[in-house]
Amino acid sequence: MTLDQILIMISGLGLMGLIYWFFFGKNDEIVAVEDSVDILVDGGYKPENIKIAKGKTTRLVFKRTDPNNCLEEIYIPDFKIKKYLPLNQKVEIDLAPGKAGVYQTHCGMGMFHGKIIVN
Ligand SMILES: [Cu+2]
Repeated sequence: MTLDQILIMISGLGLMGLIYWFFFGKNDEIVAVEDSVDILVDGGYKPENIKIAKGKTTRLVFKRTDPNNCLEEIYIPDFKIKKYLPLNQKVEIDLAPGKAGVYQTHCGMGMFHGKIIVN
């Protein structure tokens, strides 16, 4: 193998790792929430995946700092929630899920997603 081929192979592996991380790695993290959680809306939701308790109220505090109007609405369809998120203002959403499950959240156009895991 020549040096060129080795370099191509190494950069190819690096690229594969990057792609894997992009599609799978960053979505894996789940933040366990006690009573309240601050969610930053900036190029997506941070944190994106949260875990909350069944049968008690958890407060989600959204703050959008991203001017992209794609992110100006948050939907949590299973809870019939649709909220406008003004730029740089906190918006509180209280959830009191009675049933365990995985609930999706998304932006107005369904381009950015998050998960609420209830157990
Ligand atoms: Cu969107």
